[in-house]
Amino acid sequence: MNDLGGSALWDIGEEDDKDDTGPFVWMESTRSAAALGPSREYKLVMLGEGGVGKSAIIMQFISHMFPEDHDPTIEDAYKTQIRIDDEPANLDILDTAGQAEFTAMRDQYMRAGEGFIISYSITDRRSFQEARQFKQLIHRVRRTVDTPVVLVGNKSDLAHLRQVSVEEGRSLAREFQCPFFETSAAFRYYIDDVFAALVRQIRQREAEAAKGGEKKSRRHHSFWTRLKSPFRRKQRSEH
Ligand SMILES: Nc1nc2c(ncn2[C@@H]2O[C@H](COP(=O)(O)OP(=O)(O)OP(=O)(O)O)[C@@H](O)[C@H]2O)c(=O)[nH]1
Ligand SMILES: [Mg+2]
Repeated sequence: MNDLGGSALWDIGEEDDKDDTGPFVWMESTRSAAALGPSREYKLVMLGEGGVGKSAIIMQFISHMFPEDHDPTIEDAYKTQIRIDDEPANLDILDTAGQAEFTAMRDQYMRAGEGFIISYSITDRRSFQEARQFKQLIHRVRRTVDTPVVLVGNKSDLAHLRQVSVEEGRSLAREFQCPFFETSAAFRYYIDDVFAALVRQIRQREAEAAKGGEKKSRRHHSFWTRLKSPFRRKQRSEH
């Protein structure tokens, strides 16, 4: 059960029809699934080292609350509905554990997620170095470099404790070929932008995949047209 009073909604496993008695569940926060309507669901996963502010970012995003204390997460999931570029989106957000002892289910959610937020704290260089490890882990588990990702440098309000420059963050995002934001969960800076950017990444890839499919079927069509044309000519010449 998460802080927003969630109840088990669905689990992620290899099969879609598994019941929800498994150890790993996505939870529902504020609304019932029925109230969310039929719009597209996006499974988003929040990754990052312990204490960088993963839970704080999600809580600010969903309920405009900032948790002052660090309560290490095991696994929590939240569900919310927003509009992005005038299209509704149901978000299932999985808040993961930063601490290694809680990460047994990592491969499962790495496979099930559609988009990933890789977060670090600008006040903690080690968490920045870990960001690259998370990217490699996604790559290894999903066996593709083309996974929607957003890179986030959190705690931008703590400028006096900064250990990672904005330029270093930008440069890593260029390497990942993904959007980048410096956020402050404490002040709610750029929090909405992170989630919107991630959904846009997923939509963009889907649009590209649909276009690719269209092209393929057009190619397929012209192949058959070419094959058929000599028959047509032959048939006509017989008359
Ligand atoms: N000043 C400041 N503090 C923050 C910010 N985000 C989170 N914190 C604080 O950092 C601590 C850790 O935040 P959490 O959100 O619990 O971190 P987490 O990444 O979820 O940690 P794990 O669940 O252990 O992996 C808490 O005390 C938060 O209040 C921020 O943007 N600015
Ligand atoms: Mg947490």
